[in-house]
Amino acid sequence: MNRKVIMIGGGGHAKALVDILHKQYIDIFAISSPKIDKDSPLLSSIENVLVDDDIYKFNPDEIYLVNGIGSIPGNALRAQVFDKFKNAGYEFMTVISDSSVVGHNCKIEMGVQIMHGAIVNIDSVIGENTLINSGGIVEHDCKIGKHNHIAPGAVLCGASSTGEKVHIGAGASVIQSIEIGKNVVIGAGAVVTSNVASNSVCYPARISIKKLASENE
Ligand code: JB3
Repeated sequence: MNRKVIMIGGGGHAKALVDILHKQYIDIFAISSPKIDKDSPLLSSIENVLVDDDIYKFNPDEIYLVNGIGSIPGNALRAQVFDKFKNAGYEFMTVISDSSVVGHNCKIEMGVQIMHGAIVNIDSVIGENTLINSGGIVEHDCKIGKHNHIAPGAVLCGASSTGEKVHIGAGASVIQSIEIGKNVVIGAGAVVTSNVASNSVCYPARISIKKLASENE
């Protein structure tokens, strides 16, 4: 690789990305983060530590950025960091784990991250800066907007779509041909069987467990 790679963020998501890149023999030149997980040998072995403003010292054609800031509902930092540096002319690396599967004719936009064991099936489109986390499944003909997080183990069946800034929580299931608007949060474990309007939050019904009185009481 003729450009230096800079990881932005130094927590759990950053180290999961470094793991994927190391397996592909891609070296990380520097890490830019106010805090770095010192217990991670992978992160603490990165030689150069920067702050975000140092990134502007590099020409855009000298480096690739990797967005190592993860995504939890209500935290816009991942999208903000991406937009800030993209608008300044920098390119984000698209990271695709060797253990993932990307089907024929998929369009994978800049900065998409497809983590270990994830599947993106034939003819799907994944918008920029979207994270398909470990074991997530995006079935055939889906159109996933930018800045989405498909959390670990979440499944979107065929021909579903999402707008921008959608979070599909861990283990959630979206049946086929569902349209989800923008700025939507689907809670972990939810089962989505009808379209979801923009700016909605959908949490699954919770089972409450009540202890039965014992036979002797
Ligand atoms: O669920 C899974 C598999 N992954 C989650 C991921 C999607 O989101 C993970 O469990 C976490 O909940 C979350 O990962 P993330 O973002 O790595 O969270 P955390 O471990 O808290 O690390 C955040 C990192 O971002 C820390 O190193 C912060 O110092 C850093 N950070 C915060 N603000 C920043 C900034 N880094 C830069 N460069 N710039 C900032 O403004």
